[in-house]
Amino acid sequence: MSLRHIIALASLAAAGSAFAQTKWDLPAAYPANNFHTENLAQFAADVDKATAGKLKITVHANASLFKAPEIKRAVQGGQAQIGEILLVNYQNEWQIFGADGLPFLADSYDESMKLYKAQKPLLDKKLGEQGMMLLYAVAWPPQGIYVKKPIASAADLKGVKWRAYSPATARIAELVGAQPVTVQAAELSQAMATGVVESYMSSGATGYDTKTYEHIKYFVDTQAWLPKNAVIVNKAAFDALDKPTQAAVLKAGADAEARGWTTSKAKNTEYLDLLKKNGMTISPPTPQLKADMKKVGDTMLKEWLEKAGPEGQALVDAFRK
Ligand code: PCA
Repeated sequence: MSLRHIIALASLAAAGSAFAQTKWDLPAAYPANNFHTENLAQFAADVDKATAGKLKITVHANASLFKAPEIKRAVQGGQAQIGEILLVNYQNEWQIFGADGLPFLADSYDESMKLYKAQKPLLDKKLGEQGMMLLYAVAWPPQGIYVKKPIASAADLKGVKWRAYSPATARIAELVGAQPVTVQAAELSQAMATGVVESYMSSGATGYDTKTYEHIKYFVDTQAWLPKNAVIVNKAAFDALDKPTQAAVLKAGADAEARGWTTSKAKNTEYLDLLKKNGMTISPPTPQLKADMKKVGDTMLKEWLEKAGPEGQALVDAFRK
């Protein structure tokens, strides 16, 4: 055996012993067949492939590892190395997290992407200060109103038991005179079955995921806002990866972001068709309801700007320019 062979063998052995598999847990709050979760599964598979199995990411769907509002803290504390959060859930911590939950500020995919671009440097900075990084974010389909009876105006929502998933969706209830109760998606089916929830705002995706059509027959397609899920990473866990693995995570994340937005848009129509097939009536808002909800949005933007201060104003200005 030549010296060259010996060196080659020795370095192979070293590489072999250095092959350490890293395992990451990825808590997510939505069911396995939700498009965000399917995207996460594809992301994990891409990372697995690109790293030849060096980094294994396990997706824990449907809030099975942590409840939706606990995921951010779990990633920050390192109990999970990576996780998917609904940004608007954290509005009370920092108003900027709630920018994509303001009714009619950004109410189409194009506007939503524009808002994301304006929001992203702020999100990067905040999460960075908290020992995390933003890997990618994807918008939910536009939010409409699930309701038991046809409604002509916001006044028709007075007194209804209204499911909120965020501070902003609870505030909408207050402004229209409904009774808010906060229920995360994983518990929504049960809350409808037991009568705790009669109405709520969300996407066609969540209406379909939770079989809302078994309890509620009307969906008013207000297209009021598109909240985003964000995949966040614990920075220390990321820094502990070798460079090629870090690059694989970033690449798979960028691919997941692009794929996610395309899927969200395409599936929005599919979800609404599925709701129809399952007996729901889908209609645009009446002009009165549209005007009422727009007024709610104006009030909420004003309140938000007061709380968010100059940072919030700068974000809105950057988005609108
Ligand atoms: N579905 C999630 C958040 C936004 C959406 O479309 C939910 O209703 O909990």
